[in-house]
Amino acid sequence: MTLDEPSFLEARSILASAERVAVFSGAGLSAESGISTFRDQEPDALWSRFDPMLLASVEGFAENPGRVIDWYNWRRAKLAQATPNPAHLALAAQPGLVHITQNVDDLLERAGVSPERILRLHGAIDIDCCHAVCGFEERVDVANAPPLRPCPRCGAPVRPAVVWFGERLPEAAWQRSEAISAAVDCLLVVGTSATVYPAANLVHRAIAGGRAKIVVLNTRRSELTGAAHVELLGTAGSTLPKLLRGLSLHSD
Ligand code: BV8
Repeated sequence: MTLDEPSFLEARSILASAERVAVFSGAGLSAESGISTFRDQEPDALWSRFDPMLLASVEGFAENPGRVIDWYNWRRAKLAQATPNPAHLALAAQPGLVHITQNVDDLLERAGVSPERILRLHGAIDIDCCHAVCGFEERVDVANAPPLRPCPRCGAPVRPAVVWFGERLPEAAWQRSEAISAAVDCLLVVGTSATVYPAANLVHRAIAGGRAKIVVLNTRRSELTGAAHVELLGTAGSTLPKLLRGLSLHSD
């Protein structure tokens, strides 16, 4: 991505003139921190090696809870080795932004984004909760996460506080994400294949709002290529710092 490319200049112009910008992010935002994406063609992409329905679903957990916990603890150990990349830092340098993220890592927070400016649609991998939803929750040390264990409050299994396939998204985060997407002049979409619903609907919600321009940043064309006003093909870590430099973006 060079700074004089028409698409880069157009994306800068859309962002600079937008009154309200929100960021909608996926696994590509954290890829340069060494966190595997799900659907990339690269050999370490998660779904190319593991079956999501066995490891990220209620049925998979019921069938073999120990296998699911071990898989998440393997991912947690990877996160323990990761640090925010230049894309996270460029976003954190824009305190007026709200982040609607599908990611379950804490790299935006660790980059300096205030937690109340982050809407987590798919939960948090650094938190454990009771599978029977008794209310038990606790932050875990991702470098040394506990094995499968019973809930200390009710005895049901404890599991990562992430949203599995077939589970509802957190109501408050979802509703606020829908409202923000419908109200922005620009939705900056970073590093998502836009293949998981209902999260991916937010882009169409933004377009239906009638005023949003969609700026997509991805290393390859995606489901959003047709919906994007501008599509920037490049890595988040190298492109976002240049794209946002000198701008002062606000979501509300
Ligand atoms: C639900 C667990 C209903 C957490 C995940 C229509 C409407 C509603 C539901 C559905 C529907 N159609 C189908 C469904 C069901 C299902 C679904 O969407 N299935 C898909 C596969 C078709 N949805 C659900 O089950 C959802 N729940 O609908 O509940 C309900 C209602 C009432 C009552 C009960 C239930 C739950 C969805 C959440 C599933 N959980 N994971 C975890 O373990 O992490 S999904 C998984 O995919 C992750 O959470 C991830 O966040 C999400 C999206 O993936 P991406 O982030 O986009 O990552 P991906 O690898 O795909 O793409 C990365 C992109 O980055 C690529 O494009 C790549 O090119 C790019 N990239 C790579 N490197 C870089 C880069 N870009 C820039 N820079 C780089 N360096």
